[in-house]
Amino acid sequence: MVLNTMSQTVVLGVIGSDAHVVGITILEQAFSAAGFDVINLGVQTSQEEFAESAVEHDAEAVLVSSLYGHAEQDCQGFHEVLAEADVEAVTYIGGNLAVGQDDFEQTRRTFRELGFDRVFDSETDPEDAIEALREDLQIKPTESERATISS
Ligand code: B12
Repeated sequence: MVLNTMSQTVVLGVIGSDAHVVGITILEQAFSAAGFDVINLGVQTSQEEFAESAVEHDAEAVLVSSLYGHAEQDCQGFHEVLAEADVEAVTYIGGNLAVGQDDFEQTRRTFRELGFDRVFDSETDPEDAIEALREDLQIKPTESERATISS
């Protein structure tokens, strides 16, 4: 079945005490331009706020951003909080996820073990995350979007 991106809601925010706002602003614009409904919770968002918003908006995806090096601590128990709230959304995390971030494959494993469906580093082009989400939600790009992507 081909799903319509218009009805797909993405909840986005920066977790914990992190106040880096530029990355999620860019992500918000990119996902909105790609046809998703984006709920941007902004910086310093708690685990509970992500869960409440995902329930309130019946979100298909929860996108967590973290830049300041404390992502692993901030995400402990996050998927348990989502599960308690009956959130079944796809979960992605991205940004500067570890201090130094010299071995990203280890970082990826750490966050996959914490329950995230996909883990992105700070070099990620938002279009790659959009493509991944379309794949995970089984959304096919439109004819004109295909032309743009291949150009
Ligand atoms: C600007 C900045 C600040 C500003 C933030 C202003 C603001 N309100 O946004 C100020 C000065 C306040 C600041 C403070 C701090 N900062 Co600062 N900051 C930066 C800096 C220079 C740029 C960040 C930025 O805006 N980048 C531009 C955007 C477009 O890129 P981005 O944020 O990486 O986001 C992209 C990708 O990461 C990705 N992405 C991000 N999230 C997600 C999520 C998903 C799901 C996906 C798919 C992709 C994705 O897509 C985004 C768009 O392309 C970086 C260094 C750097 N060059 O990255 C340090 C940096 C992030 N800061 C750092 C640190 C340590 C701090 C402080 C802890 C410093 C301190 N001791 O006080 C504090 C933390 C304060 C807090 N509570 O958050 C470190 C983090 C170290 C780490 N993780 O290992 C960095 C990397 C600097 C460094 N090299 O040490 N910072």
